[in-house]
Order: sequence, then structure tokens, then C-alpha cells
Amino acid sequence: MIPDQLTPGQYDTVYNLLSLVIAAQLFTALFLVAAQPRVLPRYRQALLVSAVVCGIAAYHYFRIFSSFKEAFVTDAVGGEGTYTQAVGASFNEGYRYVDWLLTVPLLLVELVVVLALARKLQASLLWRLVPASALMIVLGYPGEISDSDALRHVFGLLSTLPFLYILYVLFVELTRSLDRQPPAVRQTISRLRILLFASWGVYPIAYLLPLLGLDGSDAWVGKQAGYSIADILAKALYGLLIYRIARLKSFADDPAFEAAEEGTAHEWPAATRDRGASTTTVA
Ligand SMILES: *C/C=C(C)/C=C/C=C(C)/C=C/C1=C(C)CCCC1(C)C
Repeated sequence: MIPDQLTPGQYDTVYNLLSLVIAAQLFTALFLVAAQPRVLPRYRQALLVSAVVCGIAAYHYFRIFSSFKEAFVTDAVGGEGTYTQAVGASFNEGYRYVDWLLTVPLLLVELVVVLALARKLQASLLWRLVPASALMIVLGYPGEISDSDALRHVFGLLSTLPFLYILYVLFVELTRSLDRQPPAVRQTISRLRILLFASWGVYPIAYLLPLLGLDGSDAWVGKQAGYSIADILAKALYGLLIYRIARLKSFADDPAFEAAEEGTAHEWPAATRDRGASTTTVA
């Protein structure tokens, strides 16, 4: 399934996308850690888990990036020739699956934590969603690395079963929980739901590209692009929406917190003035 050759354009496309994903995941992780004091303590865990997800992804993209650079080489000066698979090196798609195995359950934890549902419901949701998500990834892997179209079909289909189950449970539970959320965050939560469904939907489509009659290397590049962009949407952008929800819910839960937070934005000139005034008094 890994192509023997890539054109310079194909090589650059994958190279630049992998680099973009590293930047997006790394700095979203840093932002989410730095933003901790901007939400109430009860929502900080969701932000922290989200930062961990982006951090794990950044780490794996470093590995994917160097695996890619080792796997394809050109002997043309300035890198304008065709890239061929290096002898003894092979692009390792396994990094993606290890990454997903860790991050997909954590993305679900993030969601359940930020919704602040009743404890019993949280536990029952995670008991259903986490094993299903692990099963989805584990079943997808043998198809992903197989050279046989038949195996790719079979494992793709098997992996789709837990996938559909997860989407079903999330759809039902998110819809149900919307009524119990403060009105100010309902719109953001329904945006999160759209983002989750749209971005998770990209993965099986990218997986299918090699089976859809695209030329070998085009299909492979399309698949890498699909996974990379979906990872930015499903982890980094999703994390920023989780932050937004946590912030709005903090305001709804505690008006004093909102006043203090909103206040800090306007207090600067006043504080500077006061300090100036007291300096004059002392002098
Ligand atoms: C951050 C990574 C995420 C959100 C990864 C999500 C991955 C999927 C939803 C993968 C789904 C697959 C299928 C439904 C069938 C084909 C095999 C997979 C694993 C690509």
C-alpha cells in the first residue's frame, strides 16, 4: 500500500501537512495548559486531558515526520527529482494507530467531563464508549497495513461497527444533555457535536481512498492528507471548543467568577491610574 515513488509535489504536500499538524497540536497543548486559570476548577481536568491529547499527537507526528523523511529519498540536488522508497526503511503507519489508541478514548473523556453530567451517567457512558473506541482502532489496523484489498475491506467493515455504535451513543446522549446545559453554551455544544461527527467521518473516507480506484500514490497522499487534517480538527480545534464550553459554563455556574474575569479586561487603565495616584500621595 505504501507507494514506491512520490512526485516532488506529492512529497512536499505530505511534508508540509505533517509539519502543520505538529505546530497545531503542540501550540494548542501549550495554550490549553496556560488557559487553566481562566475556567473554574471543576472544568480544568477537561482542559488538561485535551492538552494531553494534543501533546500525545504532537509527539507521534514528530515520529511520523521523521519516519516519512527516512522512508522516501531523492538523489536529485535540491530535491526536485522523484522520491523513491529508501532501501531498508519503511514508512511506519503504526504511529498513527498507537496515537489514536491513546487519544480517541481521551477525547471521549474530555467530552464527558466538560458536560459535567451526573456521575452515574458519566461512568456508564465511558464504560460503553471507551472499549468501543479501542475496538474500532484495533480492528482498523490489520486492514490499514495489509497489501490485500480484501483484508482492507473486511477489517474496515469490522471497525465500522464499533464506529457506528459510538456515533449513535454520542448522538443520543449529546442531544439529551443539551436540555440540561445552561442556555449560553447550547450553541457551542451543538457546534462541538457537528465538528466531532464531521471530523471523525473523515477517517473512514481516507481509509477507503486506496480502494476507490485512485492511482496508488495519489490515494496514499490523499489518505495522509485526510488523516492529518482530521487530526487537527478532531484534536486541536475540538480542544479549543472544549475550552470555550468550559469557559462559558464557568460563567454560567458562578457569576462572581464571570464578573472577576470580565473585570480584569477593563481594570488595567484603572489600576495604572490608582498606582500613579498613590505614588503621588507617597511623594
Ligand atoms: C485523534 C484521532 C481520532 C479522532 C481518530 C479517529 C479514528 C477513526 C474514527 C477511525 C475509524 C476507522 C473506521 C471507522 C473504519 C476504517 C478504519 C478506521 C480505523 C480508519
